[in-house]
Amino acid sequence: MLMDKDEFKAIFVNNLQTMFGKGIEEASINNKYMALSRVIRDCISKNWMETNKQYSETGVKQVYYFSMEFLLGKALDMHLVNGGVKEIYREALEELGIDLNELEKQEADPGLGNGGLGRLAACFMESMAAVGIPGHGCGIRYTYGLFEQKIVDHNQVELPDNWLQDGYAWEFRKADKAVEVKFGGTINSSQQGERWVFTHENYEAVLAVPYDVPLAGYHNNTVNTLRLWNAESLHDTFDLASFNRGEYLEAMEYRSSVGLISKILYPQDNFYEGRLLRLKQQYFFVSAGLQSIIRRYKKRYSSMKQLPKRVAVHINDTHPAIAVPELMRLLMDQEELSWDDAWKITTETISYTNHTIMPEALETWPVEMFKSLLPRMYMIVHEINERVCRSLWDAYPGDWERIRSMAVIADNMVHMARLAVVGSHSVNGVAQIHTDILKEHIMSNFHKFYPKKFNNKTNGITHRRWLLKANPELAGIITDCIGSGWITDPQKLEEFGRFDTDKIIQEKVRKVKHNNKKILAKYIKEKTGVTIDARSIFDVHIKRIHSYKRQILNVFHIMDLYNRLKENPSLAITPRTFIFAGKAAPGYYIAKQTIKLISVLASLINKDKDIKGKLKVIFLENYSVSLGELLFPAADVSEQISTASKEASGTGNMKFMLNGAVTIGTLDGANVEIHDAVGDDNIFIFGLTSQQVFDYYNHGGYDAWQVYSSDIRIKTVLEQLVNGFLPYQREEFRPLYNSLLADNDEFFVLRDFDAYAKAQVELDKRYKQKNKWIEMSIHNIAQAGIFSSDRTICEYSRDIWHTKPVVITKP
Ligand code: Z2T
Repeated sequence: MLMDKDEFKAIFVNNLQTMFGKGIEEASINNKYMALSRVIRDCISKNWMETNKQYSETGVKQVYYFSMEFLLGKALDMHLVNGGVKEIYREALEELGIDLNELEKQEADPGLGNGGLGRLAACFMESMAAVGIPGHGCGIRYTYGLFEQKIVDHNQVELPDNWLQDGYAWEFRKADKAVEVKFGGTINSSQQGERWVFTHENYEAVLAVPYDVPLAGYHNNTVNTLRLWNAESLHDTFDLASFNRGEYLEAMEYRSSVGLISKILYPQDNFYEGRLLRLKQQYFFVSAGLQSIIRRYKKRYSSMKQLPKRVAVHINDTHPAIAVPELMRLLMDQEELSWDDAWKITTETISYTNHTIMPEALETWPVEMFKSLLPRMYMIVHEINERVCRSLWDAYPGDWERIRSMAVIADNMVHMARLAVVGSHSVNGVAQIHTDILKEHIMSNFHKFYPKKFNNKTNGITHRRWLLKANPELAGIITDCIGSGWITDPQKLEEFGRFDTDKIIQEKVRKVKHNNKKILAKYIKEKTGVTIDARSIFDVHIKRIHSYKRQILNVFHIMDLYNRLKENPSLAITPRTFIFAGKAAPGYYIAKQTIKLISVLASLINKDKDIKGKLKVIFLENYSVSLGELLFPAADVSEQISTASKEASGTGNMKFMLNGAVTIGTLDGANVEIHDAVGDDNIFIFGLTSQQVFDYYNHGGYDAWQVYSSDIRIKTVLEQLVNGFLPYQREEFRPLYNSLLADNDEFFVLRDFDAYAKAQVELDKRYKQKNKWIEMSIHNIAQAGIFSSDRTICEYSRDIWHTKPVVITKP
């Protein structure tokens, strides 16, 4: 990075001139943002070339993380922090009369992901660069990321996210590295001597053009690569011929249909959408990515047998599971290896992470669709299935039921999770309880057959974005107390625990939290017009809207509190501000109703003078990485209340903890490990355990009506959904009401209500002991080190990828 203030100024001004032909006076804010980005981009690109050069020269093993989603968040500020130049540049710009914050607002927040899975991929990329692992991302350059959410008359409205409209400062188009991906057509097989040769005919070819985004480490010289593929039409002879034949319209139709492949991100989290275009997207980026990996490999090595020594391919859930047959195809059809050699290389190269046990998220493709779009893939998957079934038969002769439940092709469907398990050498869950459930329930047959493949890798978050960048004042206190070692060695945060009863540090931490709450209160005032009190408890529930995440349980508790306050306005509760944010998938009716209910309830409660401002409810629109950076530092309470067993890990829970919020949650996902880390006294755990949930499902023992009729609070709140209590059409929330009663409350909202309400009472009591609360807060921060993605990445490197960090030396 450029460390000299005057040199920086000169280059910045020069960039304005060469990029826009303008001086500081005439340049727009966006011009200035682009000129500043260019300064940083130029510095990074030197280290980037050097990193690539040293990777090639040393031949060190490379990791490729294949993911349909990368939820990156803004890059500029992160680069300034990572490069250690933020303060110098801020001053330099100030001297030029420019406010750095205003420039940062110009940057689009690339939302190329839905939620946890996509954000995890981004945290992993950041940690790999910081730790020095040669790890790169492979994904799709969606023209439109996740929709932008607006709330209009209490309804979610979706608007397109045109994040590329002003150009993206951090991407490098690499047209010379484009590859072809082929769809449809037929496969012709013929025998040439000993070998079978497969030729693809009458296919439709698409050009995959990579756009590379640099991923810079922290105060090191490592710059890894995120390669995002864009779908474009080919200017090949077929094209020209059709133009010559006057088939202009057909040729243009082909062009626009090709562009569709990388046009949009499917907006569902934890849900499988079985569309042909989605399968096209999957094969498109997987084939392009694998082709480019093999092309690079062949520049140095001649034998493919060493591939697993030089390359690891990791698949983020089953979305890229087509990598298994595609790598087989490349090794057999292109590199002329035998099946057995190709299979050994493929399984030793690929590893797979499972992210959910929700059955509606399981990917299965109809055989007919799969075969006609990807005929060669189908042939290979078919052969994989034959061989797997044969070996299962040997192990379990006659056990048809078991074999059918494990077959890659069964009931006329291709089962992608089964393909991923058989085609990889490692299968991991994302938190201990999730991995245990995979082994004991969801994948128990596979676990018995391949016991050594299964392992746990508890998720993590990058503490550099989520503490150092998002909460610089808290980061400053920590550094003052324990030094800056925690930034590259997050386990050191534990040393901050020594200050949990130190009155001076307690006061500093309290002040910073209060200040962050004031900043958020100001934002809320601007966005919603509602005034909130920074002295109230900020109780924050932010994540995708989903029945299993139980935003409704929180809502019911708020409604009950409101009812009690109406009855007794002098009820001695600490004033609370309940803050929600999150997107609902556009087609997910109950999730949209949930948003509407929160919004309607907010309009009722926020203007009610009877309750003396003791309760406020806020729904913030358009939850995104940027909004998260505002919310986590300002939270007192972290809501993690999913039905036990359903949330594979959760990562928001870790961001809250790292910023000193205290968790109220179920024993689900990584909450279990957060509980282990902080101990009983520093978290509020309630509700059914996953074992109890499984027992209910297996024995049909739960009866929502029984809870309804025996608890007057629940009965009252439920009736208020449909009796005209809410200022909205009376029948509007009937479907929600029915999901909880007529449909017997699949996610145990009513069953867990009492335990949740009690935990909230305990929490309120504890908050009243001001010093106890801060002590708890500091203790949470100090125990958050293990939830850094640096730790997670080191475990993946050690146990799955078998890679080691490398030090990139200055050129
Ligand atoms: C997703 O965000 C998650 C799981 C999915 O399964 C799909 C999506 Cl888009 C296919 C989430 C989990 O729900 C969450 O518990 C976990 O923390 C996160 O992935 C990262 O592992």
